[in-house]
Amino acid sequence: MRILFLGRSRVGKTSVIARGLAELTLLLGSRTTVDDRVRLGRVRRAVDRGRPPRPTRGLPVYRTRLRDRTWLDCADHDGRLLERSAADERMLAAPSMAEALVLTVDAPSLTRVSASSDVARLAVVVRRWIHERGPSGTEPSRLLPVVLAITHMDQLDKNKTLEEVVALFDPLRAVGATSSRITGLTVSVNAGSPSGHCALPLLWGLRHGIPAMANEVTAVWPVGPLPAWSWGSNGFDRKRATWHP
Ligand SMILES: Nc1nc2c(ncn2[C@@H]2O[C@H](COP(=O)(O)OP(=O)(O)O)[C@@H](O)[C@H]2O)c(=O)[nH]1
Ligand SMILES: [Mg+2]
Repeated sequence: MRILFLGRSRVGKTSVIARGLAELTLLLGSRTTVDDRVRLGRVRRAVDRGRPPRPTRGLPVYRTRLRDRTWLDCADHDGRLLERSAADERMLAAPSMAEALVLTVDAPSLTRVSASSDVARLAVVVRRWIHERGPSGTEPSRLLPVVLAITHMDQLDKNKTLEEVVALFDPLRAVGATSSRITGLTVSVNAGSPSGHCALPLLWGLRHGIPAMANEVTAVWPVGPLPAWSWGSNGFDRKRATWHP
């Protein structure tokens, strides 16, 4: 399956993919292809030294083979392609190839005045993606996984909470309430920290995108009920959205 990480430049997409796939290797015994492992290793080493990785160019895809011999593709992109005022053709096409979306957003940016237009931009992509997948009921057994991955929580004003900054996404979550096809998760991830839980967006995608993986994922993600909120209906529960293995 293919998981598309969507977000502006420097929000942490590439580092979350690099750290997330490394965590997935430990959790599920997956194996990233050699070239991609080398590229992602470079990203992780830069982040470990407190340096930003090289900016992403184009729309690279990182391939990982799961134990059952299926593939997990993580699609990354140059954040500037999303920021352009005129839609980029490649960015328009990217979601149609994805079975799961990870909306990657840095928390401090959600407190800026420009935040609502950034959120609206992501919402357009998600709505179009749901629309392309067809009306509910066409593939009843398959829920579309969407993760709101919030980065840079460590740099957020201490008076602000995760609940407050993700409130801008409420209209998008309401879309989920009217579509029985989406299953959403909000998590904070931090690629710069060993306990940053960067595998969670990937596990969420695998659990819902590959039904045969559900048990294996649940086995390595041993919280009682999965920290899920049905998109728009259960509301957001901070405690359950953070992972305490
Ligand atoms: N402080 C902090 N830095 C982060 C976090 N997540 C990512 N970063 C850093 O953000 C920078 C930009 O990351 P990058 O992966 O290149 O962003 P991209 O442009 O979205 O791919 C890197 O230096 C990362 O180490 C986080 O949660 N907290
Ligand atoms: Mg990048």
